[in-house]
Amino acid sequence: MSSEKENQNYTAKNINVLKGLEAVRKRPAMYIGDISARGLHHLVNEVVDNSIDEALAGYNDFIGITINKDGSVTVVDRGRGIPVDIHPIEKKSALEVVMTVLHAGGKFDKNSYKVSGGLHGVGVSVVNALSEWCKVEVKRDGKIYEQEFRRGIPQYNVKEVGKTKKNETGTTVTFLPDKEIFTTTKFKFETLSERMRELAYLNKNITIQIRDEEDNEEVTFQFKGGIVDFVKYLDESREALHKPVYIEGHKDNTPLEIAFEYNGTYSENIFTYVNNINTHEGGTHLVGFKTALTRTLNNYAVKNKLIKENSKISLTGDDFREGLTAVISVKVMDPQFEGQTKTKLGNSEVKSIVESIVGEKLAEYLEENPSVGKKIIEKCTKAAEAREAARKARELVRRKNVLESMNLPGKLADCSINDPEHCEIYIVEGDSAGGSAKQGRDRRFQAILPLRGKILNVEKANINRILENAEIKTMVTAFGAGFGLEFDPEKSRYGKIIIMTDADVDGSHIRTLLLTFIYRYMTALIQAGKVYIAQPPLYKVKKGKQELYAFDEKERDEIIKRFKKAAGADDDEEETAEIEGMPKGINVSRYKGLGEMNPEQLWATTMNPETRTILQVNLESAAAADKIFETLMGDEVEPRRAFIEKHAKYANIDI
Ligand code: 0RA
Repeated sequence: MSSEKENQNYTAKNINVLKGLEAVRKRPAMYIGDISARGLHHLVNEVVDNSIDEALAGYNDFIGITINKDGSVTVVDRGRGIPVDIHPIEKKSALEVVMTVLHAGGKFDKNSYKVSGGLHGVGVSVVNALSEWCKVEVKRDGKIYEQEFRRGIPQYNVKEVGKTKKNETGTTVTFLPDKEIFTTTKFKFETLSERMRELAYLNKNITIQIRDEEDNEEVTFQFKGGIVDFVKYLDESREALHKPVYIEGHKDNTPLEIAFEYNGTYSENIFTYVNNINTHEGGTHLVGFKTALTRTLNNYAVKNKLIKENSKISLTGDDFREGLTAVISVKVMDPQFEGQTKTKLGNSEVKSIVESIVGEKLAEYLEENPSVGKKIIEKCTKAAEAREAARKARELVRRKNVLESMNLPGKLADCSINDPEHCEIYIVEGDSAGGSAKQGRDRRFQAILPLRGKILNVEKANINRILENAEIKTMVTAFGAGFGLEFDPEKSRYGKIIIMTDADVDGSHIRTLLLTFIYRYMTALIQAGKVYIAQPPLYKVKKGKQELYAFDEKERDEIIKRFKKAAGADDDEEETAEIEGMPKGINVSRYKGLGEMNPEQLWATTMNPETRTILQVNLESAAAADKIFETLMGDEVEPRRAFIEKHAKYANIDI
């Protein structure tokens, strides 16, 4: 090759480089998504991805990120260091090629798992192009090298600036984002920490330190437990049913790690990663996992007779994922990303790899940990039962639709207006109280549903019995909003569900049973604040024709005192006039049941929105509620009373 030709080549390459950098600066969003804070933070991720690649290749165990006082960011790692040797034809260092040529990535070894080769992988050259200045320091072969750039253009060739220990290698990239490009150039510690925490969970051998020199903040992430710690972190606010299951294996150069646990909730949370990239849209690795999970758990349950022989319910894939939190992390040599946001793994071979590793290792795990296996199958069986219950409820609702209002329970005295928001339904204990309530109500917006005696304890009954229970069927149909997983509070025919039971032990038991049912199968009603407890008075204090109601002893005594004072206060003209001609005796009676009140009294004391007091049932959180309802269902009266005081707040309702 003549020297003239070399020069031409050199010039041509440079023109291409300049064109490339120019293209990035002209359309930055095409390379980094946008030019807002998101795009800005993407620059750091882009550099860090390269440091992670070094870790994946087995050469790096530390990444340090510093937000400097001047607004620049430094990313330091202990990888091999970007090669600095000069390419004989291009007459440029590999370092300069990596920093200035788009998509060069500089990755000469194809046999590696690359974050930067994946969908992020626009390369550090983009960071360089979008920075006012950028400085790279490389430690390699016992020497320290340096090169600086302005808006992507080299300011000098890579030069040796010092010496270091032979085994000390690594790369330090410092860059100041260009204010001409970004709408903001202020880095946020929190935003950076989020991705760094995730990376630290996914790579248990790496320590990631982040510092903010401006705000004096610093955090170091290192999770020896890796994705097991990740799962625990994800479920921090949920109650785990067992210690996390951890599966590790590899096949055909495809290493796989999975950690999962079941918790007390109904939601499914599976996070999947390919080469540390979150594959939001899932893909073949996720499909492989789901397939193996369903098959392995099913086989295990059958083999160990954990599913009742007479059970007509078969468990579906969804049942096996209810309350599941999982992290799947797989490394793929040549990942193909598909889907809307290019976050769906397409490599078909990965499905069978994941499926076979999970199938084998999970079966092994379950054999060795039968108590965990039992808990998981119990949880999944409950999910299947709830699903079946929802199906039955759908049928119930469907039937209702077919028969229209004909199917509303005969015992229900419905209200006349149709607007659910202004309608309320009183669930009343017993036929006699039901009778009084029906007569006493304002029939325009108040419906009455009398229930006969005790309703079923849904905690202790299987789903078939629950749905066969007449009182429960009546309620489901009357509310008209479905049941269980299918429950839709928007469809509720009433804006308020008011439980009205006697103020005695039986009454409180019935109230608890009703609340338990609503909590377990119509949770959203409680969350929407639509469930109330009526407060009938405990005492009637009568003096002559004047009757006053007291809701507790204190109130009762105050009324008595007032009556006495009024009777003795002859000097007070008005009050004397009011009680003039009335018998002297004050009569106090204790209401034992709602049935003792006549319709007018029931209206005046308990049902009239203008004067009544009703307690709104509000659960602080579903998680806490689990425990609470255990308390409620127990035989202890005191914790039950304490619960009602704590979790039901007084509410004066106006319509
Ligand atoms: C090109 C080739 C190799 C590594 C890198 C670039 C590299 C880039 C960055 C950016 C930040 N930290 C980095 N660490 C490494 C492979 C090195 C080799 O084959 O020796």
